[in-house]
Amino acid sequence: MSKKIFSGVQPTGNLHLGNYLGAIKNFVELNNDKQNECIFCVVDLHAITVKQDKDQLKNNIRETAATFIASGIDPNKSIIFNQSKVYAHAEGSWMLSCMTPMGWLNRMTQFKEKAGKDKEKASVGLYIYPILMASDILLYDATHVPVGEDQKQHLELTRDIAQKFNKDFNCKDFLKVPEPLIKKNFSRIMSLKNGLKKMSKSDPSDLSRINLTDSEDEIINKIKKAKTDSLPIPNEEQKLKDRPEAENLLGIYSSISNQSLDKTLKEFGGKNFSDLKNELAEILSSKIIPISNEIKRLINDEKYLDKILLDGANKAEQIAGKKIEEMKEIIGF
Ligand code: AQP
Repeated sequence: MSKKIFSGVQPTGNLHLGNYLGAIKNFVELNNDKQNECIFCVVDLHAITVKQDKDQLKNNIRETAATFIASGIDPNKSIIFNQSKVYAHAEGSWMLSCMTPMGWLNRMTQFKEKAGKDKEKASVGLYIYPILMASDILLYDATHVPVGEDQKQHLELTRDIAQKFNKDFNCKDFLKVPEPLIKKNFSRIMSLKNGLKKMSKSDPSDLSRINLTDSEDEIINKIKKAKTDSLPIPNEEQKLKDRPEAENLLGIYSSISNQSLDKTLKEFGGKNFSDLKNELAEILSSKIIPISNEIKRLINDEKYLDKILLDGANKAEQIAGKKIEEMKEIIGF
């Protein structure tokens, strides 16, 4: 069955292994299925929910597009564009904000994590970010949204918002209720320094993540320094309970090798972490270095990247512009 795919990545720098295994690798597989219509968005409006440097943001937008292409998304098949070029996203977000109860947003755990202790100082944008995400998805009638496990709650909110809009305005099925596509096999990659914390672009420690632009030496060094525990590797999944760092490294190995955790445990059960780390560094290097080299090549070709983004924005505008006009009609504008 053909799927309409929409997903996005924030151009906030340091794209990492979590973004790749949780989302981008999945985007590539979906792009490669001829039946699918895919739209991959550099969600720059989301990026400004926290302060960004102007020049850095421009570079990061291009680098995110370069990462999509270097990872294997074909811009001739899938639409690649940056969100701020298509006005409908912000307009749709406002209309949806006006019918989304605050109570629904108050439940979002990512806001609580990102805003930290000082919620009063967090931007309103950070608080209403999930509504912008809903607008992104719903404007394209997306049937499926590939995301990492951490975005599951936001996607559930998108589904609720679509259903509420259809009910409030008596327009059954106008906004399509999308399905999340979350990889079953390790869709939440944790920090290499703390197995309880998500691998994240904004972690101040570069050793906490494998960046998609890292060199082979950096990958080897980071895996070597990754936190483990003092027990040997078990051969059963249950014995990974309360061993988050061990679980994370074994999960990363399983995910990058496209095999089940069970198979990885059979391979490494009883061995030392140094054995796992050697193999892991090797397979990560073989998968990440070609992407890293291609990102570095593409990033120097600003004209090419800008053209991809502009062409993509024109195509996206055709779809989202039409949907927003229909939305306005339904609301009564
Ligand atoms: N650690 C992760 N494991 C699995 N998937 C992840 N994703 C992000 N981190 C992990 C998935 O990557 C896609 C793009 O994410 P994003 O850039 O839009 O936003 P984010 O989730 O806020 O990413 P970061 O790295 O955590 O950034 P900062 O540090 O800026 O907050 C999404 O599908 C996400 O699920």
